Amino acid sequence: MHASTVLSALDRARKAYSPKLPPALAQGADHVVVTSGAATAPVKDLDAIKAAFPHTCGMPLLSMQPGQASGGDAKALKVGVVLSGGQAPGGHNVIAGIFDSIRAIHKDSVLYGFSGGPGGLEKGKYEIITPELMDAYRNTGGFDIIGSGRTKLETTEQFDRCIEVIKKIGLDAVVIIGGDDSNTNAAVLAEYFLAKGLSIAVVGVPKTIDGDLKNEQIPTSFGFDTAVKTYSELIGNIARDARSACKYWHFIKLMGRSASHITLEAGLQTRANVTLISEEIEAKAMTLDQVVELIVRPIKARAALGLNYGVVLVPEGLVEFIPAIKALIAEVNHLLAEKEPEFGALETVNEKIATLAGWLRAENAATFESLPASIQSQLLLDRDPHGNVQVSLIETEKLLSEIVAAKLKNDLVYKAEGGKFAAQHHFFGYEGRAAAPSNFDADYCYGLGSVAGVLIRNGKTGYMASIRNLSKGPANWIAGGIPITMLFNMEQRHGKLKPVIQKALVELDSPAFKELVKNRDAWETEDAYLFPGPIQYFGPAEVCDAITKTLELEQG
Ligand code: FBP
Repeated sequence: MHASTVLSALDRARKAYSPKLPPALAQGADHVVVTSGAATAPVKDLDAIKAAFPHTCGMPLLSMQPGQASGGDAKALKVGVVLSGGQAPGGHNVIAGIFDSIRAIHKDSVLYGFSGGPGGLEKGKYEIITPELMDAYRNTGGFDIIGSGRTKLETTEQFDRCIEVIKKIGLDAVVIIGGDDSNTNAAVLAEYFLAKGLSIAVVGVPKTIDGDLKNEQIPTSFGFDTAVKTYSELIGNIARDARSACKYWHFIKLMGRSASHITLEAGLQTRANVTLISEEIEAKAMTLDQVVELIVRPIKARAALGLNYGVVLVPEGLVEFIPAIKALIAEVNHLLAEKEPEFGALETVNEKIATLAGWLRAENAATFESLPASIQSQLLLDRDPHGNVQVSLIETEKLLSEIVAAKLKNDLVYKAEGGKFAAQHHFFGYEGRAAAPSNFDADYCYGLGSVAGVLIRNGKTGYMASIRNLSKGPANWIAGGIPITMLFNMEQRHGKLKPVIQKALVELDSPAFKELVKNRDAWETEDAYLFPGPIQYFGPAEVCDAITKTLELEQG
C-alpha cells in the first residue's frame, strides 16, 4: 500500500526541491563519457579473492565526464531495483536518480521495483515504477515506495531463481541498494551471471546509517548524514533539558550495529560529556569495570562543581567490543544452539539463567554472574537468523547506569560533595533511519542513482556507484564507479573463510576520533554542549548544506 496522498506542508514544499548533480552528469545521463582508469586490487587477500572472482577482481576504476556516450544510440533499458536491509534517509532519491537517468537514456526505459528487499527479486514480486508513483516519493524519507528486507541472496539456488525472474521480465540490470553484506552479495551475483555468460549487469549503491561502508572512493554511505543530524538534534535537546532541570544523567544508546561512527559524530556535533567509542574500548582491552569508570570519573568531577547532570553517549554494539563480554556472548550463542532442546524445555527465566551459568566456562560464568539480572535475561533472548545475539535488544545504557549507580551509592566522598545520581535512558535508532533526507543526502542519493543509471548504460557490472569530493559541494563532486571486489577481504563467517566487504570501523588514528580525544577532557566537566537543532531545508547554506563533522575532518 502506498503512502497517503495527503501531504504535510514540508512534504509539499520538498516536492519542489531539485537535487543537485555532480558536473559529469549535468548534461544528462546519456551525455556522459565513462573512462577506465587503473586496475584495482582488493584491500587484502588478493589470491583468494582473484580465485573466487575471476571475472570481476581487478577491474579498473571508472571515471565520468560530460560528453557523448559511446556505443551509439542507447536502447530502452529494463532495470530492477532492490532496497536491502535497514532504512537509510535518501533511498527514494536513489530510485528517483535511477528512474530519471534510464528514462533520459531512452524514454521507454522501465524501472521495476522489487518488493520487500532481495526476497522480492527471488520471488519475482515487483511493481513497475510509474512517473506518478516516483513523483509521490521524491525527497521523502523511508523505503516504503517498495519496502525493504533482510533476505540474503547467497546460494546458487537463490541466484538461479533470480535468473528465472530476471529472464522472464527481460531485465538488463539490477541495482542493489544496501550495506556491506548486500553489496558483497551484489558482487557475488555479478560474478555468477558473468560465469554463466549472462549479460545482466549488477550495480551496487552504498547505503547504511551506520557509516561503516566507506573507503577512499566511497567517502560515506548515504543516510548517515541525515540520521546522525536527527539524533544530534535530540541529544542537544536533552542536554538543554538536563541543564535546565539539573537532576538527571541521560544515558543515550545510539544505533550502529558494530561501528561507532554515529556515536562519534553525534559526540562531535553535541559535545556530550561522555562519548564512548567501542573500537577504542576493544583496542585497549578494557573491562566492563574500566568502561564504567569512564563515566563515573566525570560524574564525580561534575558533582564537585555542583553539576549533578550530564549526557553519556553509548554505541549500540558496545557490549560486543568489551573482550570479556564478547567471549561470554560467543559461548552463550554456541551453547544455546547446541543445547537448544534442553534449554527450550526450561520454563522460567530464573531456571534458564541458573542452568546457563552452570554450563559456562569458569571465566565466562564469572562475567555472566557480574551482570544485573535484567541483562542476563536479555542475553538469552531470541537469536537473529544467524544465531547471534541481537545487540540492539540489550539495554547497554541501563546496564551501565545500574553499575554506575551501585558504585556511587557507596562513595562517601562523592556524597559529601553533594553528589546525587539519577538516570534517564534513551535509545535513538528508528527515530532517524527514515527521516526526510537532508539536502546533502537528497543530492548525494539522487547523484548515486544517476551514476548507477550511467554504469548500466555502459554495460558495467560488479561496480558500485561512487561520488567523491563530497566536502566541496555538489558543483565539485566527482562521479565514477568502483569494482565492488576492491573492497573485499577474507573473513571468518560461520566457521568458514569467505570473501566479504571489509567493514569500516572507527579508526583510532582518524581525524574525527582524534578531534574527540583532543576535546573530551574539557567536554567531560564543562557544559560545552552544542545544540544543533532540527535539520533545515530552507535558509542559509551553512545551515542547510552543512556536512557531517566526520566528513569535514576527513576530507579537509
Ligand atoms: P543496515 O546495516 O542494514 O543499514 O542496518 C543498520 C541498522 O539500522 C543498525 O544500525 C541496527 O543495528 C540494525 O539496522 C537494526 O536492524 P532492524 O531494522 O532489523 O531492527
